[in-house]
Amino acid sequence: DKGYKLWLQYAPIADAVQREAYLEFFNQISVVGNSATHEVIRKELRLAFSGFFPNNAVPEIGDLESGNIWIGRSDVLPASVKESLGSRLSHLAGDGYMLSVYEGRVIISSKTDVGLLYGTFALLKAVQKREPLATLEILDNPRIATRMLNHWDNLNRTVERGYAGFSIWNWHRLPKHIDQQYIDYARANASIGINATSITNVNANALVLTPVYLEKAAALADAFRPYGIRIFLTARFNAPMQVGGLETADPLDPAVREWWKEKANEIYSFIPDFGGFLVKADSEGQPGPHNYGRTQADGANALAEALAPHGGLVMWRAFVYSEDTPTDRTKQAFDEFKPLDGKFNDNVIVQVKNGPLDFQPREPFHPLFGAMPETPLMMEFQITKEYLGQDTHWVNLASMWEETLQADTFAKGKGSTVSRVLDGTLHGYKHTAIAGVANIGTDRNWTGHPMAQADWYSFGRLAWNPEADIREIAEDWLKMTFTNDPSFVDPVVDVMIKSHAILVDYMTPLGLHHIMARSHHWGPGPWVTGGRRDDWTATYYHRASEDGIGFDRTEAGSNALEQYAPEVRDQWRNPDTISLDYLLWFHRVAWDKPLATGNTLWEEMALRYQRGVEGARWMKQTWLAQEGRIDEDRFEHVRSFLAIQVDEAEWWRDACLLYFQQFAQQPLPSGVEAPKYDLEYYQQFRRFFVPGI
Ligand code: BDP
Repeated sequence: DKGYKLWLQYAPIADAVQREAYLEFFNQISVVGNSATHEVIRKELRLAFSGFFPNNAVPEIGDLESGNIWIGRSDVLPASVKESLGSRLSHLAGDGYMLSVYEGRVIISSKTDVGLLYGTFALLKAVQKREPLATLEILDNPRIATRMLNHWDNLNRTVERGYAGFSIWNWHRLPKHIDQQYIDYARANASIGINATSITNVNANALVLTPVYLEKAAALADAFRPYGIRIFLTARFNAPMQVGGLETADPLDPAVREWWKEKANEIYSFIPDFGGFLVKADSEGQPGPHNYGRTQADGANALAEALAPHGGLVMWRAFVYSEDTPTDRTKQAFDEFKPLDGKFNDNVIVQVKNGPLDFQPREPFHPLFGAMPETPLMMEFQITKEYLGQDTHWVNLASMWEETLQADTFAKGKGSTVSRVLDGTLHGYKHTAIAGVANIGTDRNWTGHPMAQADWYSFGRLAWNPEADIREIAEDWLKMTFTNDPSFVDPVVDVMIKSHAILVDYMTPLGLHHIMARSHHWGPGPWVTGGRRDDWTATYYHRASEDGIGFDRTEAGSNALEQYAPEVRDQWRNPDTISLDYLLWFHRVAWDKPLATGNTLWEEMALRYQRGVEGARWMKQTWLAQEGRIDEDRFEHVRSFLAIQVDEAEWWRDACLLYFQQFAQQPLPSGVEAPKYDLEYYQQFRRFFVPGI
């Protein structure tokens, strides 16, 4: 299937003893209940059955009390089962589920129908991993309430920062045609607990709020509903003008507020369980409350007021930055939002990117986390790899996300991790949510790079439980997606776990950031300078000269460091003790400064670039050894992409080192390979031409 089935392969159970053991259970399944979600559960079980046992006829799924796999909500559990599971059942929360073995039968239960679906997927996962069912005991509650994908999909089906084909939403054929891919999308999401999706670009087109499109969005919402997935739309701030005919979009203007209310009523008439709006305002040309001298809270609240009677949410992005060239762009969101803490209506969540700049290969956590106790904050991760090699580089993003989720904000002393901000336990948030910018498109395998499916999968798992073990996630994904063969899984997990550190080494070691090519952000561009905004250039961020390199964000510089708690500041303020991973993010350092590793800054930089290249080669070698252990198609696909990745790792190393060497004025340390070409070559080099650039 070339990867279309994702991690829901349901491959035949080859071992006869195992097969018989599973059949004992699967030959008698009861699903108790008749909602659309119950129907979806039955369908999934049938599909899985025919995958696991291709030579057996799919049995009838009953609704009696007799199944060896028994699936039903906790309120309909047979009395005896209820009694025996009693205390455990009381721990079920939200759409959480339990799997338990009672008198030899697998019982899957939850308070909600969707929880039953999640439990069913957990059962199927256990079978995919060939785990024995007789000892299965799971009780799993989601830690974050809204777990969503953000699609940056345009109505013309292009995808902003999408590298896997066109948008999967075929607006032309909607609402009448529901493509099987929408259903498979919903299945995949439900299998990892994703329960919300915002289907349009944050650089929004107001047309999506008009009836023609609402009818189409409603058809998608109907298709997703049985899978527990709610739809959100991006709202363009000046929609009252663009599609409403008003003369202003001032959020304090009564006519504007009325317009949003009527619009909300209209949307709910199409989509009764509409999730709400995701808004990008006052950022990169998007209109916003600044246009009227209003605050972000004024803007968000106008929309929130309209959604409140229907129970909808506003996800208001903190990715706000002004048109004037600022002294340090990374400070702006904090400066603008922190004073507004507590000023947002209670159905507003502020959506904050993981770091203060923009989805770089490595960023320190965003200083707003921990700084807004009165305003629910949600995380925005980017699953699509805008700045991390795009479609052809294999980098397991879970490592990067884990670093952010586990970072300690010290907002309430030690242990105030970002994940505790998000799950609401730190500040007692009323709403909790997390979003990932989707990496999928019309490519046959959804994500372009076969290994990028893992990022979609890991995002869902971490959204459900931000403390989940990323090695276990990678292992689960590999087993379900490829094979349980440990001679494949073990080395490939190792590649996945190390891949992020490797990529950072060959792209942006030592805290370097935003040194990629202009605009499309693919490939190295440390020389990028000039143009409309300084803060869209590389030189603004690395500031390399003969004296040194790096962005001074201490008191002596932009003082962005001040936005963090004192304990965090102490960790980072001293260039001699800060983790080298963040050195040049916070400090400007002389080329010959000796570092803790015993190397000078220049040597360390060069050696890290080299280490990254060697890491990419190691990934490729490890992969080549997997030939024959998985299907030829996917093996070959990954192999050819790794060849590109190794080439591009060398390209990054050579281009960056040649460029920085002009300032460092020192030879490459021994062990670093000489660049193949000169700097001019790399500055001219294009692998392809992006129209308009
Ligand atoms: C940047 C992207 C741009 C997005 C923007 C955003 O380059 O395409 O529109 O983020 O998040 O990373 O709004």
